[in-house]
Amino acid sequence: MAELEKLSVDVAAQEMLKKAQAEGVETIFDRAEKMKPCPIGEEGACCRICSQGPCRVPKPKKAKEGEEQKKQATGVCGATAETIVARNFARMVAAGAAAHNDHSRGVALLFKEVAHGRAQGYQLKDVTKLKQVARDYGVALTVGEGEAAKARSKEEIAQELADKILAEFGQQEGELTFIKRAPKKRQEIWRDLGVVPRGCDIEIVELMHRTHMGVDQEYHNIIKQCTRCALSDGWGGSMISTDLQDILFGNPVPVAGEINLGVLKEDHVNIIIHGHEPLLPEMIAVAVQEPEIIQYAQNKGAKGIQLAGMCCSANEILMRHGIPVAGNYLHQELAIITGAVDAMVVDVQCEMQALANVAKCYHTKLITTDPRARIEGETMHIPFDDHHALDVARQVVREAIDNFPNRRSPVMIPSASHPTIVGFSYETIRYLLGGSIRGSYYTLNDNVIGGRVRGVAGVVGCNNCRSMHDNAHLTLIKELLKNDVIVLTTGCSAMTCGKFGLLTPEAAVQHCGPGLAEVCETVGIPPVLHMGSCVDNSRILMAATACVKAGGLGNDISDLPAAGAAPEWMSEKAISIGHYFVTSGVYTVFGVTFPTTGSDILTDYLFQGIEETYGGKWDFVEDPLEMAKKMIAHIDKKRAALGIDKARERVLFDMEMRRQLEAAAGAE
Ligand code: XCC
Repeated sequence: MAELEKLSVDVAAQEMLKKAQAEGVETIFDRAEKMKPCPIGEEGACCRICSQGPCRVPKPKKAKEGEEQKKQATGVCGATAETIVARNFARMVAAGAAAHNDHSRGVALLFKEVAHGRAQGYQLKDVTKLKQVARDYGVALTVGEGEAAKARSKEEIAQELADKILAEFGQQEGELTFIKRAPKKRQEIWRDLGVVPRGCDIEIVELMHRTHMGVDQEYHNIIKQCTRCALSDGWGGSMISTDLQDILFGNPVPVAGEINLGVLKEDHVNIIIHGHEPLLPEMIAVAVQEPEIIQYAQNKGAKGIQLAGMCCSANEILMRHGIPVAGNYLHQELAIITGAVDAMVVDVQCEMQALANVAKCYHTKLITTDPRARIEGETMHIPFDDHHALDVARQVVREAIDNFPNRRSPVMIPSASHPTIVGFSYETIRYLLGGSIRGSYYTLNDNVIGGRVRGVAGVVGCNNCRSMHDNAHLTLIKELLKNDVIVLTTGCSAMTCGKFGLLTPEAAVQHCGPGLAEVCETVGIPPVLHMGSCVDNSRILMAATACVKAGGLGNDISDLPAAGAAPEWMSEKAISIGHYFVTSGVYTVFGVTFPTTGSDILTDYLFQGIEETYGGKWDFVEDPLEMAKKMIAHIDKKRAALGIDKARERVLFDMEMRRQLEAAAGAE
C-alpha cells in the first residue's frame, strides 16, 4: 500500500486506512493501486457501441524528425476519433442528466402524493416557495374574479403544480419552464442555436439515439445535443429537484453542523444515510427522534441514536436540519471500518459496490432502499414506499438498533470533526445581503465592482481515487480565497471545505485577502458558502442569474467575473453539470483527467471554439494552484471587459498620504 499521507490530506481518512491495513480490509485506495486506468478509455478513444469492435483509436505518437506523421486510426465503420470521442462524452452527459432527471421525477411523484394527502409523514413546508414556483408554471393562486377572488389552498395549488411539472418529463415540444429564469440574453442565445430543452426525458433519449452506431457523425452536431441534454439537467431536472425539495422539506437557512468521521459516537447506535435522494432520509430524521425509538435503542444498551450523512443525501439533511456529516465520497468504506456503523442506508448514486464486502468484515448492515439500486451480496433490502415512508424509516432504524449489540471488531472512531455553518440557498444569500424587503444581489455586485471581491467561483464535485483525497479542493479554494474570490460550493467539495474549517465565518480572517475578509465580516458569512447537494448546483445558476439581474456586471452570465471548477470529479453527473455550466456561459475547469483528450480537434472545440457561441468553455488543469491561476486570470479578463479592473487598484489613503495630498494641493 502507498504511503497513507499521499492518499488523503484528511487525518481521519489516514487513521482509518491504517486500521483497514492492520485488519486486512481492502479499500478503493488499494484497488486503485492495483488497477491502472486504461489509457485509451481514459481519453475517450475506445468505441464499443457495436459488436464489430471495440475499436481503439488512440492518438498516434508524434513522428520523429524525418518520419511521416501517422494518421489517427478510425473505427472499422470509418468513425473518426472526433466522432468516437464526442459520442463517449455525449453518453456521459446523457447518463449524468438521466441520474439528475430521474431523481427529479421521484421527487415530483412524491410531491404529487403529498399534495393529495396520500404520503405518510410529509408536508408542504415552504408555502412561499410553493407560490413562487406556482407562478413560474402559471398556476393560479386564487379562484374567482375581482372582489370575489378567493385564495386557493396550498394543496390545490400543489396538485395543479405537480401535474404541470410531471408533464414536463414526457413533454415532446415547447420549452422547459425554468429556462425563463435565465437572463434574457442567455435565453436568446439558446433559442437562436436551437438548444432549449423540450422536456426532461426527450433530450436524453435523443442523445442516446444519436450516439448509436451510424447516426450522428459530426462532432459539432453531437455536442449541440449534449448541450440541449445538459440544459435539461441544470435548468430542468436539477432545478425541479431543488425547488420541490425546498417546498417539501424547507428552504435551507443558515444552520450549524459538523463534518468528518468524528461525528460518530461509540456509545450510540450509528446510522449512516448515503446517496442522493432525501425522500427517505427526511423520514429517518423524524423516526430517530421518536421517544419509543430512542427507548428501544436504550433498551439495547445504547445511549442514543446518532444519525449522520454521506455524499449528497448528507448535504440535503445537513442543510435543512444540521444533521452531521460523516464524510464525502471516499469516506464511505472508511466509515464502516470504524467498526461503529450499525447500519448504512443507501438510496441511489455514488454507492460503491465494495461496500457490501467491507460491511461483511464488520457488523454493519448495508440496507438498500431503492428498487433501482440493489447491491449484490449480504445486503438487506427495505424498499422505500412514499405512502408509508415513516413506517419504512422506523423499520430501517430498528434494524440498526437491533444490530448495535453485534459490534465485534475493535471500534475506533477518529476524533476529527469540524463545526460548520451551512444552508446558503440562493434566497438566503439574497436575504443576508439586504434583508427581506431590500434583499438583492446588488450588495455583492457593488463589492465586486469596488474590487473588495475580485470575483465569484463555484467549486463543486466529487472525490476521485486517482487524485489525493481532498487535496485539490482544499488547495484550489484556499488560493481563490487568498485572492479575494468568494466561493460557492456543493457536493463532496463542500464537505472537504467543512472538514478543513472553511465553512465558518472565522475562516474569513484566516484565509481571505483583505477585501473579501472585510465583506464576509460585515455580512457575517463564511467565505465559502455551502449551497447544498449536486442537484443544488441549480442554486448556483440562480445566484449567477441574480447577479446579472441586480445590474452593474453585464447582461449575461458570461459577462460575470466568475468561473467554475470540479478539481476531483469522477462521476458522469459531473460531466453533465460541467456542460450545463459551460453552455450557460461559465468558464469551467476540471481536474484529474479529461475524457476527450483522445481527439485534439474535439478537445480544442470544447476548450476554445465553443466560447464563441456560448461565452463559456471547458478547460482541464491537473495542478490545483495552476487551476486557481487560470480561474483568476479569467475573472480578471471579465473585470477588464466590464471596465472594473481599475477599481481594484483603488487605494485607501492613510493619514500620511492624506497630509501629503493636502500639502500638494496647498502648493498649487
Ligand atoms: Fe457523488 Fe453527490 Fe460526486 Fe460526491 S459530488 S461523488 S457525484 S456525492 Ni455530486
